[in-house]
Amino acid sequence: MLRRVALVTALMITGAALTAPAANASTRTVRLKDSFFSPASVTVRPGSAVRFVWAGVLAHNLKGPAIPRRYLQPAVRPKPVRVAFRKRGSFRYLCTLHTGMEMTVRVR
Ligand SMILES: [Cu+2]
Repeated sequence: MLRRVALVTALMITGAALTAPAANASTRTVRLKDSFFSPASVTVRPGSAVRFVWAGVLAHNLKGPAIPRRYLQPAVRPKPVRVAFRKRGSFRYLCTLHTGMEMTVRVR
């Protein structure tokens, strides 16, 4: 009986290790299109990153946590910007030029 408990515990520890943040860290691409974000929401693990890529023919800007101020300047094809997320939470990004052009990054 004791031996069986030990085996189950070992399996649980292994399972926990597989779901640790570093194991599932990834980079997701979010595109700024005309005039919406695609996708409009992403869910990632802590330690992951989101890369914002301009993919439309209209100028858009980008405002949100960890976005450098220069991206407030409307642009058609600026250099993509990558944001790393260490902490859990919900983070909102938007283009201030187009009403309703916004998206959410969920880190959990
Ligand atoms: Cu826009």
